[in-house]
Amino acid sequence: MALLPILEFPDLRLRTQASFITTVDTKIKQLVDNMIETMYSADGIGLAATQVNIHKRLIVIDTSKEKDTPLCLINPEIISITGIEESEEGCLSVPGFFETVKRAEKITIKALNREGEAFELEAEGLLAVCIQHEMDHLDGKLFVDYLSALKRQRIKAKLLKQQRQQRK
Ligand code: GNR
Ligand code: NI
Repeated sequence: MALLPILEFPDLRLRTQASFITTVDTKIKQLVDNMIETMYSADGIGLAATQVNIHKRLIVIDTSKEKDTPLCLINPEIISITGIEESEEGCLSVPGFFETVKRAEKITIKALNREGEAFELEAEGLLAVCIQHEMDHLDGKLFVDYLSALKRQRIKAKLLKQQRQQRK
């Protein structure tokens, strides 16, 4: 297993559109395991492959309290959505910033699991928020894109300064 470096806003590689995975082979399974390890190590509840500079449609999530229930979504697609709900979001690629974002309240998705088998999942609450947040990453979208240009600009300036100081 290995920890993978996480890209940070405004890195343009976060804007890459990810490709569908054609075969869930051992290399993909290894990537899933490394992403799960990276997510736990970074104290995140989700991680999209885009964030570790791998532009494939793969997400890992664990919204459980005990952090013992990792969920792997390969080629996730939304089947249906209902309602609208606002919640506070953060992102490992936008460290230190938390803002309110509107998302669908309940979603049904289909995806492949780590074994390459198709399944459907109904989600609400934090899990629904997290899935939508991660699926946005696969399309090169970040939660800061839902904020005003002014807020986004301020976050960008602060992160650039911080990255310069840390010579990231
Ligand atoms: O760890 C994370 N927490 C979080 C909190 C509220 C809404 C979304 C998230 S996802 C984030 C991890 C991350 O950046 N995934 O892409
Ligand atoms: Ni994120």
